[in-house]
Amino acid sequence: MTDALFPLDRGRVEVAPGAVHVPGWLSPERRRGLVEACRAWARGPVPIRHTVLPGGGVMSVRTVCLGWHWLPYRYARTADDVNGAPVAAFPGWLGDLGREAVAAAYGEDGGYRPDAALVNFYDGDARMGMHQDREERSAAPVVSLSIGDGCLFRFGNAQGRGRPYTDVRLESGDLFVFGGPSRFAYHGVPRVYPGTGDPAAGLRAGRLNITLRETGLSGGG
Ligand code: MD3
Ligand code: FE
Repeated sequence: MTDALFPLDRGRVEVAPGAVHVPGWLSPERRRGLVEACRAWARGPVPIRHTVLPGGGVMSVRTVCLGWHWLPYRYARTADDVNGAPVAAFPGWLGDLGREAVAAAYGEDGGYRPDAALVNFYDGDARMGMHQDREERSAAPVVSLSIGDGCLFRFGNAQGRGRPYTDVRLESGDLFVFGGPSRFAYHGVPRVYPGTGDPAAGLRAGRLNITLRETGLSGGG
C-alpha cells in the first residue's frame, strides 16, 4: 500500500499488537526542549536518583518523576524514598505531547490524559532488567520518548520474562507507544550504545527516556 492512501503508515512499525514504533518522531527542536526540561526536573524539588530496590539492589538507571513519584512498587505524591518533597507537577504541555504521540501511533488519541512521567537517564553502563509496569490502575497506553545514545530495547510477552521477545534498536527522537495487549508485556533495556547519540539535542553522553502514563489514581494516592 502506498503512503498516499495510508499516510499514517509512514515510518510506523507495529512490533506487536498495540506496540507501535515511530522512528525519529521528535523534531530536533523538541529533542532540545525536552533535554532542557529534563535538566531542570533533575535538579528538584526531588533530585534525580538511583532507585533502591527492597532487596537492597540499586538500579543503574537514574530516575526523576513528574505528577506522581514512582517508588518500588507504588506511586506517591511525595518522594518518600528520596527527600520527602512533593513531586513536581505534570505540565499541561507534556500531556498535549502525549496525546499527539498516541495519535501519531494509532491514528487517534483516544482521549489520552497522562498524569505521570518517569524520566530515566542511562549512562553507558546502565541497564534495565525485564519487568512489567503494573502499578498503574489504568490500561491506557504508555508513551516512550528516547533522546541521546541508542539502545537495545527488548520487548517480551505478558506471560513471563523469557522468550519470545523482539529486540528493537531505539535511537534519539524515537517514539514508542505500548497499548492494548502490549501494555502489560515484560520489557527491558539490555544495553546502551555509547557515542551513538545526538549532540545537537544538547546531551553530550548517555540516553534519556521519558515515559508518560495514566496512573488511574486520584488525590494523594
Ligand atoms: C512496555 N523504561 O520506565 S521505555 C520504564 O527505556 C521503562 O527507560 C524503559 O521500562 C526505558 O518502566 C523502556 C519503553 C516502555 C516503557 C513502559 C512500558 C515499554 C513498555 C510499559 C508497558 C509495556
Ligand atoms: Fe517499564
